[in-house]
Amino acid sequence: MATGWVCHERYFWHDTGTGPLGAPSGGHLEPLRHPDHPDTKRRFRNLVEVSGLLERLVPLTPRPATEAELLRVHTPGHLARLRERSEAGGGDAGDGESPFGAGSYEIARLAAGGVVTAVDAVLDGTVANAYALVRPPGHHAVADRGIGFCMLGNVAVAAAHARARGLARVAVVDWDVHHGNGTQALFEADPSVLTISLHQDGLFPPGSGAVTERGTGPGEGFTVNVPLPPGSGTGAYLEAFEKVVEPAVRAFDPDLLLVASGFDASAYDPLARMALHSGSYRLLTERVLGLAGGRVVVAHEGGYSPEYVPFCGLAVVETLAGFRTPVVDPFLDGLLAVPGQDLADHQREAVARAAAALDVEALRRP
Ligand code: 3YP
Ligand code: ZN
Repeated sequence: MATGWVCHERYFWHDTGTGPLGAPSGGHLEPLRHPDHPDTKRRFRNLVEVSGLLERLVPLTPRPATEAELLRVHTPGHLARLRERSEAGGGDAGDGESPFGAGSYEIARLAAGGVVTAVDAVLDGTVANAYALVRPPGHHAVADRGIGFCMLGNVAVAAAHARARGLARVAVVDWDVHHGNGTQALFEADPSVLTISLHQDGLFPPGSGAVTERGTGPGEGFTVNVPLPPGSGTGAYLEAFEKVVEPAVRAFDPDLLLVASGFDASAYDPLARMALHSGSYRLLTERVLGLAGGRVVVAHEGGYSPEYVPFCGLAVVETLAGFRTPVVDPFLDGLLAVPGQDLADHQREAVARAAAALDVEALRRP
């Protein structure tokens, strides 16, 4: 069975302005494009097309998430503020670091709805798995505000949708280099949604995502965090999968797995200090396809190298589709020539601390 592909030209019209590295321009900071400019994701889409892969995918047309779908995770006030500012020509989604332009509320609804569309296609059996190339991203957004370039919790809305469709258990694996604090917060007390985030330790939101954040009340144990040291490469991520992600997801035995897929853990990312390459993302995708009976929906989050994100993204979609295009990652040999991909002792210890905080037995179905 085939792989679904969600994308829409409107995703590229979400205007993040001219804040270099995400800081507002002005004063002595000369304007330059914002790191979440449209070109990185557009170049990924273009590479999927010229690689020949696009014609092997099943195109899924996104629709806007409905108000009722958004209200499963967001407050009415948050939606009203986004709508108002979007209609007024633009504003910020909540934290002063999430700028948007005119009409972005509708685009954000189309992004959340895009992940919902991908989930529906997998649950209906139209496709085996799916990739949603959406923008703006979503994993930082909490109930009442946007954070870190995110307006709406795309993956959270999709997880809540899957639950509302009758699925008992949904898991989220977030390999964006930043902590998936929003998805975590929206389900922290909910044992029906397991959220697992791998991230560069303490990077963003500052100090967020420690191994001690394990969920609350009935959701205790159903939040899992794997903070990794800067410099982590393929070896560290595979160790995290073997010791934490796979045991947790296998015990939880979800009906659907959502992946919050940022490519900002790549070696070329300007906003983080990890060392992954396209081969790493290929391996991680193979690993997630071995979970949840392969019912996997991958949603695009961050990733700020317009040069390299397309090749990492293509590796993920190729793996989902089980088809290798003739495209050769022109940067891979160079990255593999540099030491740092093998698991280091301090990385093994960081993963061991996350594994020690994990109670696998508590995740099993009652
Ligand atoms: C948001 C403000 C500073 C860091 C930036 C992170 C955005 C992101 O890729 N989150 O996953
Ligand atoms: Zn990120």
